Amino acid sequence: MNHLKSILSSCPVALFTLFAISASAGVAAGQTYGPDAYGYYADPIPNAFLDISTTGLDVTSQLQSSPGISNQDDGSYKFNLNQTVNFYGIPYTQARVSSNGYITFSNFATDYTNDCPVGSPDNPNLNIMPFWDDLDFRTQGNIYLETQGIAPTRVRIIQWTGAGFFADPAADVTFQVVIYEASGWIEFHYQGMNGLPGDGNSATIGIEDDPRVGGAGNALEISCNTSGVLANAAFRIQRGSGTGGINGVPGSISLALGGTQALSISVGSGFAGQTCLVLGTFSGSVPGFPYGGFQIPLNIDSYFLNTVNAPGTPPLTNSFTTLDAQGMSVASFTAPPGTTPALIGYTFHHAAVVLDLSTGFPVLTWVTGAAQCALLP
Ligand SMILES: [Ca+2]
Ligand SMILES: [Ca+2]
Ligand SMILES: [Ca+2]
Repeated sequence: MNHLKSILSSCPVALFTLFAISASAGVAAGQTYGPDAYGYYADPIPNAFLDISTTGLDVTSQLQSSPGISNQDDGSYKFNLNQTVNFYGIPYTQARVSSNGYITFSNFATDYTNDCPVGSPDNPNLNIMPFWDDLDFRTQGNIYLETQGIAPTRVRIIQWTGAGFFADPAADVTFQVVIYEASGWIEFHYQGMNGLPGDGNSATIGIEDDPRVGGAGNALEISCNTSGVLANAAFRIQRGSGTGGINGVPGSISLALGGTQALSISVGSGFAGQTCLVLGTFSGSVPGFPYGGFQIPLNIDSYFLNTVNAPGTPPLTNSFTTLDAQGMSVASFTAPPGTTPALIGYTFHHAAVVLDLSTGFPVLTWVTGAAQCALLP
């Protein structure tokens, strides 16, 4: 029996209790940037600015252009991440925040001339760039740092608030980077982006590896010297594989030949013994819907409901499991040989939700990113 075919035309009525109140979420498709050669991609997400301007550590006065030389125009501050951040496969525990709108795992954190396109081998490299431009904090603006939450699900927040520009001191922009410990998500959230340069026409937005080491393709560009509406926008950068999330291999299946994608879930030992439920969609991962303090990166459709109502059944097997001591599990998404060509061009996404059932009532404790599987001829 071809379960994939039946899913396209079926729509189960009953709902798993957990999601009973969430079915009204929208299904508008967003624009996806990437993936880059390493598998990082970005999606627009709802803005959820976590303002730390009254609670965070203000490091503005500690910005330096070189050791001992204070500089609030082109300066940087080295800080502890308070979590291990895996970036292009390398773990980091420290980074530098630049007055010019980026953080870097390199030593080059004072550059005021943003490179375009993203991926230049020129320094700086190893960058997370929510808004790399020639910002200037001498007349206005502050940079704040804060860690929120409890391991293994902490978030590290780096926030540029009310920053002026070297070329336009009256303009001001406010934005932040949020790095998620367990999932590795990197999010950019923007608030007021005022004045002409606030639209990004002179800024670089994205991430890059060291292209001299990781290859020129390890670079994800969201925008480069291009005007756009950034105020109240937000982007989530994630990888379809890697620790702390869900990893789908291979990334596509031939419907003629059939095949199986292994979905490896790895969320950390802190979730050992908890229940893992893998859910799916063929309607995209953006916007998804909010539930229990998390954003589920799956749009609700008949396949989603099938994975909720009939976990562990084809085409998605071993999808309802107990996480092992390392917080890991593996599910399988299978298309049998000769699956209907009507599915060609569909991309299925799968994400795992982690549930603590120890109290007798399911409590959502974590949600992974979404792994993609493209269906090919
Ligand atoms: Ca570079
Ligand atoms: Ca500057
Ligand atoms: Ca610029």
